[in-house]
Amino acid sequence: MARWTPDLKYSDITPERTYLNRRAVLAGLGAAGLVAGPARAAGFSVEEVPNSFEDITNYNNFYEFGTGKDDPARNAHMLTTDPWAVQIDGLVDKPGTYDLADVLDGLPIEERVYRFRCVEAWSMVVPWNGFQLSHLLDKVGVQPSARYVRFETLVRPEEMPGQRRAILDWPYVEGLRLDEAMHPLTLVATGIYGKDLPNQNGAPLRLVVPWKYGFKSIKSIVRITLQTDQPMNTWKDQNHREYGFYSNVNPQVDHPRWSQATERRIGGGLFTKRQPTLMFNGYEDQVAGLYKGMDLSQDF
Ligand SMILES: Nc1nc2c(c(=O)[nH]1)N[C@H]1C(S)=C(S)[C@@H](COP(=O)(O)O)O[C@H]1N2
Ligand SMILES: [Mo]
Repeated sequence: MARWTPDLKYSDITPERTYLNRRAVLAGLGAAGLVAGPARAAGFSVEEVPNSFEDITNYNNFYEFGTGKDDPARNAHMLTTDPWAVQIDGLVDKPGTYDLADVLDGLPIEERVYRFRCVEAWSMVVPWNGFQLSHLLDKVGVQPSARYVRFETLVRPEEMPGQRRAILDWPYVEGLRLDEAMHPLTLVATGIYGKDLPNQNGAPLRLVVPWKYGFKSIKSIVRITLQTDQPMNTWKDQNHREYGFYSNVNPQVDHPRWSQATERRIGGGLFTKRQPTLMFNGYEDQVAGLYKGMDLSQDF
């Protein structure tokens, strides 16, 4: 796999200093168990410098709160995230409507530092906290006839001003093939930088699929359905010529209106050079096997 070398060094930037210091202390003491916060999953984390908490929580896409990049940070405080229930249904052994605490019960929460690449050709590096989706699916028992997973976001126009307008066909929905959903990289995030997920990032739980364009990573999930047919996803429904079901990051398959060959890393400043986008966002070694024999320019 072609590994991208970051053009920034730790000394060149000012990331979450306290966070990095805490990590450095932890590494030195080997005392992860003594400090609050989940342990970093080394095999699942990139070595790149994470974006600052500031960047991650102030430059967002969450159309339920408006279409501007700063609308979610301004408006998402209106959302009530406690109590929160998730309906899990379809082809599962234990369907039901679960309180968030019951969803999380028994699932190990890890920290994973993932690249995040938006279809609009910007990117970040985010230290997520969350659980592997496969662990939840194992817990509820996936039946043999299930082939896809469908996800749905909350509809609550009283608290989500964007939903009072027909910007998208609400609710926001997404889907994964079952093998993508079961892949160990597929995360359900509940936090960032060891803090609860800020509302603008999809509290209290959202999907993170690091080898796919950001719009697959659906926020504020209230329903997970196991089914035989490929589910519709909001952006494909919006414009099927421009957005597909798979939406794998692929520098060789351009969006009809712009190139996907390079990306702008948020937070680098105005004069930072664009960097090459990596096949499957740099996760090619782990996920290429899922798409063997497929024509990725057709199944985009
Ligand atoms: N429910 C919902 N989920 C969503 C979106 C949205 O508008 N609504 N936007 C998507 C897009 S386009 C991106 S790039 C990511 C942005 O996640 P972030 O704001 O945490 O960086 O969320 C995705 N999940
Ligand atoms: Mo996006």
